[in-house]
Parts: sequence; structure tokens; C-alpha cells
Amino acid sequence: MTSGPTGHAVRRELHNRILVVTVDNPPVNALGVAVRCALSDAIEAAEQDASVDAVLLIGAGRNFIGGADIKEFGKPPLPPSLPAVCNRIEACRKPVVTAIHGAALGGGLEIALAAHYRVAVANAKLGLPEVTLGLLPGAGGTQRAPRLIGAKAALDLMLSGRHVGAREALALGLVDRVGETDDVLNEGLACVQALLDAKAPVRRTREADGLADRMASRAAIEAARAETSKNARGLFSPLKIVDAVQAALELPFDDGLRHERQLFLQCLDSPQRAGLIHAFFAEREVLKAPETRHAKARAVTSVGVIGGGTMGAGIAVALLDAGLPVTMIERDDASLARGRAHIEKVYDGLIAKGRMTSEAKAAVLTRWNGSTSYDALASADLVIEAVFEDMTVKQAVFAELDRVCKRGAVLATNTSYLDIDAIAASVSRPGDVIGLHFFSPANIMKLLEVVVPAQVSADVVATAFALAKRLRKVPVRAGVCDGFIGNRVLAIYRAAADHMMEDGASPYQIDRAVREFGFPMGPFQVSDLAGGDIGWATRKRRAATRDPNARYVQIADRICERGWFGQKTGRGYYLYPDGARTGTPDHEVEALIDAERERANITPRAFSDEEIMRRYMAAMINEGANVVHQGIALRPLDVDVTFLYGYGFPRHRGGPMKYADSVGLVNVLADIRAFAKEAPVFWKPSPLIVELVERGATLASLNHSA
Ligand code: 3H9
Repeated sequence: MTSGPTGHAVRRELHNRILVVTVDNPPVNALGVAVRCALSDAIEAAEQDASVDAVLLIGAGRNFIGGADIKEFGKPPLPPSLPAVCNRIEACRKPVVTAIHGAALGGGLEIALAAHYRVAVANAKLGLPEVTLGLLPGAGGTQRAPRLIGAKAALDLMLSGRHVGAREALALGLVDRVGETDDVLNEGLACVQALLDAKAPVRRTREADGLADRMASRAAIEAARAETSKNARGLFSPLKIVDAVQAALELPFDDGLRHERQLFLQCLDSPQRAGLIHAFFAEREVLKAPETRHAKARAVTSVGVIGGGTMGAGIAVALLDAGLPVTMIERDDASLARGRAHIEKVYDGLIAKGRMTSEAKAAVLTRWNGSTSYDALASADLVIEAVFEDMTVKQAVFAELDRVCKRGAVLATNTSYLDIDAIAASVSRPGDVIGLHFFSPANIMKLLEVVVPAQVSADVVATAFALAKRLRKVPVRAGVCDGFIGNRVLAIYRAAADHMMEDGASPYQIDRAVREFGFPMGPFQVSDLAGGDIGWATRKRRAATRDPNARYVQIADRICERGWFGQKTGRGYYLYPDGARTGTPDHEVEALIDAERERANITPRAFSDEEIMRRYMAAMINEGANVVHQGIALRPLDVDVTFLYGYGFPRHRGGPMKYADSVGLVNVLADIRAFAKEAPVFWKPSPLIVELVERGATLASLNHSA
């Protein structure tokens, strides 16, 4: 073995007569400009060097190549472009082989497709996930993949963005062989040697015949177009992917590449790309809470859950699914049996859908234990309380935990809005108390607000983040206040929706406008799904402390007084005849709203969908900015991730704070000031927005690392 020149981020080494080119650009070998230059140089050098018979291309570290360098998007392009690098590889007159381990995604797979042969080891995962970033494979992927594996399989990969393992890649024809070991270098060298021994020719994917059956290809493209038009929910890039594959079928390769480039640039320019890439980085940034940098998480090998209601059972399922043993505490045997039944119902649902076997359920449930005595928690490393939302009840639970739990146990509350500082102050070990706010259904919803009270130890916060990772949740660090990040902001835009309803918009119009913006449901549908009684109980509890000057819309109370709590009672804002899951508008509700308008002396006026969304978003953005301003959220991006993962905010808009920047904070502020003229108590511009607009700055400028 001899060493050749070392390019920036790419190493070259000669093994006998094979030039091994290793991309070494941590953390994921992304194809930044330095890698692109060095790859082109390496191919050039291999071609010129008489002592080189073939090239083996591999990645250093845990992955082959994670894709184009996403950080470069939106900045001026730096040559050579990735398509040019792929073309250079493909044009090489000596065989180029890629050996793939770990991720070969996006541009990474496109490099592999441009090579002449491909081998994958067992842990390889291959995919073209550009669609998840609002893009399409823009380095020849839309032209080479269909030629290699056919239009149908290529469209499936590109439209779903899914990753395939080595075996599936082999079955699809994406790779030529799967290595017997995980040793990517030796598997690759063996493959190249075998090709050289067999005098295998240079084989170019551009000449592959995967589109030879033109009728089948056309049918696959049309089917994908129909399916995508129906399901793409306003997304821009999926239909462009279909267009690009159509070009692969209809145009000569080089013309197809040019067409792909045009479509790629359109996607790159779209605000959806900016929103989706913001979401990609934001969901990684939230993991870097300050405490996780300098404190070590405590070990968690067993967990207690207090309460077997919907929330407690959902949390227990999330923990069980992560392989943790769970001890559930309830006040009596009947409640415990109900808690267990709630858990079993989740697993029975999976069995009914064929997603779990009875044996697997039985195996999971061996890790579940129930008790009516807190003493059963003596050895638990972490306990999560999920009892009734009442400070006295919670403090009584924490007094018990303080009594029985071992020193160093983490004591968590799942409260959605109560003062966790007050809960912590009621025990002898406030440093161990933290909020873990799960969202319902807790075993499914990804968001976990980690609510950090004043006295908590840093290692308890680090433990919460480590637990979130284990549960595959997305943790967002939040400070203590009424509703933390999510529910506090929700209360405000929900109120804005109520105001619009009383002023003349129907709940059905508001829901429709919100759905058209990209949310899966509107606020009144959400209320019907969650159960109107929950909000009603909260409103009654807070009636005494409500600001008498604040506008209070009573429509929801009138609906609840009739026992119309939503889906579970067959009617709420909507009618749900015969257990229907989708509601239909209810004229009686409309009449009731009319009566309330009259009672409140309001002459209803018409709202356009556009005005509805401007008010709805302005309320959300304004309170989101307040939450950042007061340090409840570390950065605007923490608000964004909260809404993306807990409230169905459309991902392609990046989150409410990103959306605010995209429409211009100055415009948002102008809206808020205009709305404030008629309702100054409700609409008070957030000092943060005012300050940023004065400085000409964006919310994104505050997204530095926590
Ligand atoms: C593309 O290729 C377009 C082309 O078709 C056309 C071009 C013309 N760039 O996820 P992790 C960072 S589009 C820059 O925690 P894991 C990430 O932010 C691309 N940075 O690791 C994080 O940084 P930090 C198509 C990237 O081991 C660090 O790497 N490719 C990129 O859990 C570790 O990331 C994709 O969409 C990137 N491409 O998972 C794949 N990727 O430490 C995107 C990651 O500062 N990437 N970073 O927070 C992934 O899916 C995962 O990162 C991967 C590793 C599976 C690779």
C-alpha cells in the first residue's frame, strides 16, 4: 500500500493497483465544496496515473456519505457542482466502485449511482430523502435511479424519502452485491479485485435499461402523479420529482439532467425548502440544552408512573416500548386494573392491525408492575407523576415520593401548566424535581417539554434529555410558566379563534382556513377530539382569577352546558353521527353562536380566509415571541420545534417563528398594531418583536446555540 496526495476532506491511498478514495469529512461526510473538489481531483488523478487500474470510493467514520452539505443551500453556489462531480465519476475510463456502509443518502447515493459498481455491507442504509427537505435528487438521481431500478421503485424511494437496507437495495438492483462482513474497505477491495480479474468493463448507469419497458414506466409515472396530486398536501417538490422522472423517460440522458437541474433550482428557491431545512437543523439544535453539555445524565433502569389514566397509561407504554420496567401506582385495585386495561388496549390495537403479536405483547407486559402502595417505588430511578391537574393533589403525591424514593431518584411531574417551582418547593429535595410534559397520546406524540424549575440540578435535566432520546421523543427545554411553551401560546391563538368566531366567522370556516394553511386539523376540531369538558373544567377553575377586562367568549361554555363534549359524546362543534370520526357542521351550534353574538351585542361581519390566518398566526407569533423574550424558550427555534412536534404545525413552514421571518416581522407587527386599534387589551405587540423590527433583525438571528 502506498499513499498518494491527500486532498482536503478526502484521502487517497494506493492498495496494489487500486486507488482507495476515502471521504473523511465529519460528522457525516457531507459533500461540501472541499469534498467535491477533492473527489474530482481524485478521479482525474486516477485516470492519469498508469499505476492505478481502478478506484474504490468509501467513507470514513460511521457513514458512506450523508448527502449534499445542507448548510450550503441558499448560499451562492461554489463549483464544482455535485452533478458535475457525479458526471466526472461516471465518465472515468477506469472502473469506479463504491463500497457503502452506514448512510448513503441523497447526494451520497447519487455519487454511488454515478460509480460503475456498488457493494453494500450489512449496516448500509440507502435513500433519496431530498423530498423531506423540499428538494429532489439534484445530482442525477432522478435520471440514474429510474434507469437502474425502474421508474416505479425509483419514484417510491424519492417520494417517500425512506431508507432501504443492504438486502433490499440488492433486491431492487440498487447495489450489485452485499458484503459478508462489515469491513467496508476489505469488502470493497475484494469486489474491485474480482471485477479486475474478470476484466469487467466500465459500466455506466446512464446506459442502464431500467426504463426499457416504456409502457410500464409511463404507467408508474402516471400512478405516482395521481397519488401525489392527491396526497402531497400543498408540498412543492413531490410533483417536481414526478416531472423529473418523466424527463428521464422522455429525454436523452444529458437533456434529462439539464431538466432535473432546472427543477432542482425551483425547489431550492421555494420557501418550503427553507422551512423544511430549518426544521431539520432545529430538531437537532433543541437536543443541545446547556445542561446536557456539562452534566452527566443519571442512570435510569427502572421507572415509576403515578396514575393509570389516559396520560399515565400512555407514558407507561412509551417507557415499556423503550424496554424499561415500569411500576404503576394507583389508589386502589380497581383503578390499577383500569390503568392496566388502558395499556393493554394500546397493544391490542397494534395486534388488531397486525403490527404486534400476542407473544410480543405478553413479553412487554412482563416489565409492567402495578401497586397501590408508594413503597413499591423505593428502588425506582425516575418517577413520573400523571395524576389529576390540581396543586394540592400533586403536592400530596410528591410528599409520598419524597418519603419513599431513594436518594438521587428523579421526581418528574407531567403537569401541563401548574407551577413546578411550587411542587419542587414542597419536597425536601427540590433539585431532583423536573417537569416532563408529554402530549396525548403519550406513546405516539413526539414532543416532550422538559420543564426546568429554578432549583433543579443540571444532571436531572441531562437525565430528562437522555430519557427523551431513549423514548425517541423530541425534547424541548422550557421554563416554568402557565402552560410552558406550547399550551401558553395555544391559549392565545385559541382565544384569537374564539374572538373571530364571535365576531362573525364560523368555526367551520376557521377550521378550514387553518387546514388549508397546512395544519392537519383546525382548533375546533382539535377541541372536539380532545373533549370540550377538559377546557371547560379549566375555565371554571380559573374563573375567579380571570382578568375582568379581558374579552371572554362564552360560546364554548354554552356548548359544554348541553353536554356536547365533542367526538366522545357524538357532538361538539360538529356532529359525529354513529361514532363518525369526521364531523359535519351543526346548525344548532350555528344558532347558538348567533345567540351569543346577540347577547354580547356584536354585529357579525364577514372574514376572508386570509384575514383569519393573519390573525391566527399573529396571535401565535406574538405569544411565541413573548415566550422567547421571557426566557421560557431558549430560542425561537425551540418554539418552532414545539409546534412542529406537538401541535401539527406544517413542517414545510418551519414553525411559527420561522414563518414570522418568512412573511417579515415588520408585516406581523403592522398586523398586530392594526388589530390592537380595535382590541388593545388582547393585542399587545411583544417587546421582542418591536425591538427586532427596530433593529431590522429577524427572529432567526436569535437562534444561536443555547
Ligand atoms: C442532497 O443531497 C441534495 C442532492 O440531491 C443534490 C445536490 C445538488 N449536511 O442526524 P445527526 C449534521 S440533500 C450538513 O445527528 P445521525 C447534523 O446537522 C441531503 N450537515 O447524525 C448534525 O450536526 P450537529 C440529503 C449535516 O448519526 C450532524 O451532522 N441527505 C447533514 O443521527 C450529525 O447529524 C439527507 O437528507 C448534511 N447533509 O444521522 C440526510 N446531515 O452535530 C440528512 C447531517 O452540528 N442527514 N448533518 O448538530 C441524516 O439523515 C442524518 O444526519 C444521518 C446521520 C442519517 C446521515
